[in-house]
Amino acid sequence: MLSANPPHWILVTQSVARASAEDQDGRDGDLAVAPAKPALKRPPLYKVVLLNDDYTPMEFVVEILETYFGMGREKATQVMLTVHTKGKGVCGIYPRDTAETKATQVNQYARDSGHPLLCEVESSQDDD
Ligand code: TYC
Repeated sequence: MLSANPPHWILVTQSVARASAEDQDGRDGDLAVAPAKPALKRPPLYKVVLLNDDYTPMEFVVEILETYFGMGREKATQVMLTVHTKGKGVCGIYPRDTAETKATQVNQYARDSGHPLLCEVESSQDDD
């Protein structure tokens, strides 16, 4: 069965040759356009990571992981403890806009709640 491509996939056109708007002799150039072959590419992915600190309550971090990253309590507790013991941990991997939005929302909610919790975005290309 055919399924739609994910909405964040990137439409790429290949081999488009285009004359410059003005030729060397100053005349307006004709536009030469080679047939473009459309292709879909997966977007680059980014990790959303939580950093450890000494003050944010463990229960608050678990709530964040459940609310913003769709984890169940057990998984959220596991990830929170990884961050607590190792210094940082991955909450999820997303296209850039989604990753940036989640990190911003988490940092805003933490600040509004009076906690210093820090959430950051890291490239996920070749170090996983
Ligand atoms: N280290 C914190 C504490 O002992 C808990 C904590 C876990 C804080 C993960 C931030 O990203 C974090 N209360």
